[in-house]
Amino acid sequence: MTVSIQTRGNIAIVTIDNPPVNAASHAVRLGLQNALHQTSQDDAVQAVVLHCAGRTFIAGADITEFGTPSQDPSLPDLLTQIETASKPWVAAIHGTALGGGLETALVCHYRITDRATKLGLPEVNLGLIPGAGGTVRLPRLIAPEHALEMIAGGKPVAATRALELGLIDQIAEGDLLEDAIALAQASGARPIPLPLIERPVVALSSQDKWDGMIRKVKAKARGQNSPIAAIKALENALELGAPAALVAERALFLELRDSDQSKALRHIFFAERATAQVGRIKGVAAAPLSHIGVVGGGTMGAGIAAACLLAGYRVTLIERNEEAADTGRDRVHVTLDQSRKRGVITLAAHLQAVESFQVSTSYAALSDADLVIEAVFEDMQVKIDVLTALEAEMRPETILATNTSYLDINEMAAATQRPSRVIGLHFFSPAHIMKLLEIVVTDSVDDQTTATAFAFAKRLKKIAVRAKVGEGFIANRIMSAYRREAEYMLEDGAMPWDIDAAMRDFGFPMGIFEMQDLAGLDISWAMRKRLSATRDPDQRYVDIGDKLCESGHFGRKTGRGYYDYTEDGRAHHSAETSALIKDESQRKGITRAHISDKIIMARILDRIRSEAAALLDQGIARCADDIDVVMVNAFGFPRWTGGPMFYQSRPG
Ligand code: 3H9
Repeated sequence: MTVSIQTRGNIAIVTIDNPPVNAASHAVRLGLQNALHQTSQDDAVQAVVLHCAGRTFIAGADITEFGTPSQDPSLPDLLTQIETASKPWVAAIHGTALGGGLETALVCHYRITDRATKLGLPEVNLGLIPGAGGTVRLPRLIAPEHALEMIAGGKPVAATRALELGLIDQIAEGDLLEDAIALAQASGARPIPLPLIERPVVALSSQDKWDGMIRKVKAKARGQNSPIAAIKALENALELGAPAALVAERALFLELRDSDQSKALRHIFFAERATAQVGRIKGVAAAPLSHIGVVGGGTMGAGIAAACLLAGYRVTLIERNEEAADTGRDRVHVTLDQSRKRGVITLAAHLQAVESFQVSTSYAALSDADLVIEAVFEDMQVKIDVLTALEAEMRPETILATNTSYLDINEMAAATQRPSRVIGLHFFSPAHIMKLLEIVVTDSVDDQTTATAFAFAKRLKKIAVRAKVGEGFIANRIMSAYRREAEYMLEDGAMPWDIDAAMRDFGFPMGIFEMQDLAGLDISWAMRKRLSATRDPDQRYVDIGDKLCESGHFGRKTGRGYYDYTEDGRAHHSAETSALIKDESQRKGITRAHISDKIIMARILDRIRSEAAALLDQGIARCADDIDVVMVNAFGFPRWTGGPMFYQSRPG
């Protein structure tokens, strides 16, 4: 039964059981409506406890129903009926109460959670706003400033914070359901609290603060409509009466639900959850992992070590000498400290991570490791030397992974005694924050190694995308292609700041030249030098990046790159870069001509499309959706477009 009722004395316990996340599907809404009817009619019932089976309270409306004809009862209607029930309803919330789930909890007369519960209105991330009264009821329960943060920001709050805000009434001390029943019993003796819809809105603490918050939300929206609609809905909630605000909320919700942006965001939501469904490893058991080795304590290696520690693994970091080992250890400790301060881990988990971490200068410390990830200098011979030296110290079944961004992992695997246990794990920097992980399968890798890599990614809470071996795999290959196109445009008539501005306008958080200045121009310079011997002499080659590097302009870290940087960190147009670019156009006999923002973006998108088509043809990328996921998560391709493939496949 999707919704069932049991009684305990004079308390009815209504249980929703709709795996995996108890979404408020049509069956759930119908079941709840019946339960409301039955419990209202039953004189023996004094109060109702609403809870969910499985891992979570209602995680929202059923997104798969969007785009299909709506079926009664609608969630808003059902919630109005619960809110005005003749008996008090207590929401017993565990896991996550999200979107329509939190809206359901808001119409219950009491809310109790367990300590690990999270509550939020993440609709904005799907291009929506709450559509079942959330924008109208929330500012009648908690301060509108906090309501704005939750609705326009979309981030859930922890139970302790929810209690401080007044969003919930109680955190269970013991068993959640038992405490909820006790709360329901106590509530029977009290008058039913006034429905939120009949209460006035909570007063703003300061108009100035509110105005400032609105400005920030608008600035951060960068072309996405839903945060702007969230502001509008909240303004309605504060200015109109509740009935009119509810009508306005519903109209805004429906308009957004049918918009291209929401369709695109829903596409990415499901695409991100489908990347791990790789046919070959279906049903293949992953090898258990507990001890992870990381070789190389630079930014990347230390970030990978921290990511593994944050996921609860035992980690050994290897460096070549004591001094480098100390630096690597410090880097990891700084990251763990920051994660503690940001509330990513509890104090106990922090202490556990520190205890599970060791640094060594000897590969022998990895003799019982289950997985070793090398993150040393990006050079084939250096990496082969590390992998072969490592395997001399390790058990034969230990998986060897390389974090290379570009190099041929087939060649690396072939140089070892265990080619079937060698795989690519390409992290993005900062490795403990960036969600994407490319899992690069070689020609010789076995299915268990691949399945283990996917299970490892899941434990790290990463989005794992399968790639095959090929220069730059998926992410860097596409990025290199549109970077090349952007460089052609420098010679053809644009300046770096023109291209960056067009990309920002399109919705990227930063343009390609700002990004390179931030990453350091020397890294791609080294790669270009490595490839120079094999480069097709007939291929157009832009020397501007090389010439900047030859003058020691490596980007932000040297104060100069495509841009000049002042001490306060601000970027300025560089007269020197500008002159260099014009000289290069002249040297090549190119007549510079203005390139509009529209053409800039058309050329970039076109280049992405052709490179993506090649990746699909060559089987390096599994499907177009994976490419969307990669581009959104690696390089900030605007999520609300659905990624480049979805964006370009839309009609019109
Ligand atoms: C809304 O509520 C609108 C209302 O305001 C107004 C209505 C009128 N529907 O993420 P996972 C599936 S909008 C359908 O891997 P986790 C998901 O596709 C909604 N399906 O698990 C996956 O399927 P599969 C507002 C959903 O433990 C499976 O569940 N709510 C929904 O890592 C497991 O998902 C949200 O935006 C859904 N709502 O994380 C919350 N949610 O196994 C969206 C999930 O076939 N959901 N599925 O691949 C989440 O954030 C996460 O799923 C959650 C669990 C945190 C709940």
